[in-house]
Amino acid sequence: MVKAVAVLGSKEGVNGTVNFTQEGDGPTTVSGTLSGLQPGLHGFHVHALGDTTNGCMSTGPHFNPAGKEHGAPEDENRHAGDLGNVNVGADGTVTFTIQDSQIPLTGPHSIIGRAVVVHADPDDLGKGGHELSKSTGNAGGRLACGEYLLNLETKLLHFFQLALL
Ligand SMILES: [Cu+2]
Ligand SMILES: [Zn+2]
Repeated sequence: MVKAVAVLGSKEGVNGTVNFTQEGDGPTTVSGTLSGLQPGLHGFHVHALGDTTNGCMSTGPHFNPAGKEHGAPEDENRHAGDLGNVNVGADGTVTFTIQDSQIPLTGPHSIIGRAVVVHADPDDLGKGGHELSKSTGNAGGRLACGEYLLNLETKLLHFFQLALL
């Protein structure tokens, strides 16, 4: 079992923790809680770079090792990092669990060291007809992001980064 965690934060008060686990070559389970968001759908992606020196903007595009177009998690033609949306409740929080086979924690396409980003707006899953639909799902500004960190059984989490917008 490989485990990783991303701690997300922004000066707008968006906070959360997202845990990732993968057993062998199986799918990765993503479970987390986010708070301080507007109710409704928010795009939720793995971006290519675990670099938050310029806040969320320096995390680059969606993680896309196969060179595909943006899409929904269940689409054949999708970025590996396309995890769809999280649906935030009226209290501004959401707790979710996602299983996905394109975001491994080991191997050449590992997401360790990349970034997870929660967006201001819904991800249209590539179907919105907007000029950005096929690249970003037109999901708006990057609200909160954090680096993944490998958290093996034997090691405690020793570092986390809160990224400011
Ligand atoms: Cu994104
Ligand atoms: Zn995408």
